[in-house]
Amino acid sequence: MVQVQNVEHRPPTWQEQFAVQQFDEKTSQRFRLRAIDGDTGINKLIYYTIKTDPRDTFFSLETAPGEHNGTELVVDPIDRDYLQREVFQLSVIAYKEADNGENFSTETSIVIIVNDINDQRPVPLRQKYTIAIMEETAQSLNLEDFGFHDLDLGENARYSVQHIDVQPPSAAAAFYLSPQEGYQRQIFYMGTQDHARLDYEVAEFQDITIKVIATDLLNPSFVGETLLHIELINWNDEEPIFQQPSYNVSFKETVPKGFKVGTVVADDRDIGDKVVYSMMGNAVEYLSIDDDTGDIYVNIDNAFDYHRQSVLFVQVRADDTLGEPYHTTTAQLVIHLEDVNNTPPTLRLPRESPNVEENVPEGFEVTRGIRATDPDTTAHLRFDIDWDGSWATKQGRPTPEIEYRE
Ligand SMILES: [Ca+2]
Ligand SMILES: [Ca+2]
Ligand SMILES: [Ca+2]
Ligand SMILES: [Ca+2]
Repeated sequence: MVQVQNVEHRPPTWQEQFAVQQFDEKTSQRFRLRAIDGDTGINKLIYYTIKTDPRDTFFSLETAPGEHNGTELVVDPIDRDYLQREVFQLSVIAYKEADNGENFSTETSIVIIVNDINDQRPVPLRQKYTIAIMEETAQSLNLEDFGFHDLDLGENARYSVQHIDVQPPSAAAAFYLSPQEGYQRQIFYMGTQDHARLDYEVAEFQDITIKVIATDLLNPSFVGETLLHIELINWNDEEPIFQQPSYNVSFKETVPKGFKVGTVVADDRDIGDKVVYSMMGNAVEYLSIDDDTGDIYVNIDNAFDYHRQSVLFVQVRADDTLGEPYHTTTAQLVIHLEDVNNTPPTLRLPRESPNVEENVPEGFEVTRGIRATDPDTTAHLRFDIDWDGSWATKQGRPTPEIEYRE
């Protein structure tokens, strides 16, 4: 009788196996695999080992010792969002050790696919952003890393964005935000759309806070928020404006040097700006203006003469000083002079001395040719005879005063 030794020469063969498994991220899974001895009738114990990418620490095998019912591929929860991977490859090797010490093995390749679940909210890239911008100037804001990141995949990673005022009210309307939807890691742009609202001269606008909110499109309770602090920078954007376009003053033509004519005032809304006043034209020859207060004074005696010019027009100017661009504005000062009775009347006598007959009756008209004029509009002329400077002659000889004086 010949004993025939059955020489082991076949690798194990798979009885339970799979090529692909697909399941949700962050779930635990177990999958059974089983191989049997390829050599008929021997039925050696089969051992299992796993080959994975060294990073993929969530795959392992659990094999009950001494049993023939295979092994379990154990998958710990896989965080697809953290890994940003959804496809994993590994292989499981079944082997046995022959009596002669030789190893016989068989390998099966497995692909694991994890499905994303929508469990991430859009997270701002920074908790807050701070920027200083010029007031009332059209611009796009140069914000670094301004955006959100939803670590999910596909539709789970889509979100809408909006911006609302924190302070002051209506500040958000001064800005646009683009685009209005984001996907995964998305950078957004903000710019001014109504820059006239961004007025440093309105105190509450000097420091603006806007909240930017991102909302998961499939789960509105997944919200991310960030704050934008926008500080306005003051510049010389306001013009000085005279309180009146025209100032009217009236005073006597005889006012002396130092007389205060009046005050002109221009307001400039720029915070920190200062207006300086000056006069244009030849008014500077007889008027001076305090560049700080706008007070106007007469700077010489006998500056005016009602009869030469009764109404004077003076251009007054205000300049702002905050910085470029500088602004200039003008107003008119109208001076109405009041006439003063300061000019003597002019008397015109007849060219020839009048003659009268002797013994004319009382009330006889001697002459009509006496005329007097006075340029002063306020003058009331009165005529008197200057007896001391008067005389009469009769036949070439002086007549005694008694004969003609009243
Ligand atoms: Ca999400
Ligand atoms: Ca997810
Ligand atoms: Ca100004
Ligand atoms: Ca300003």
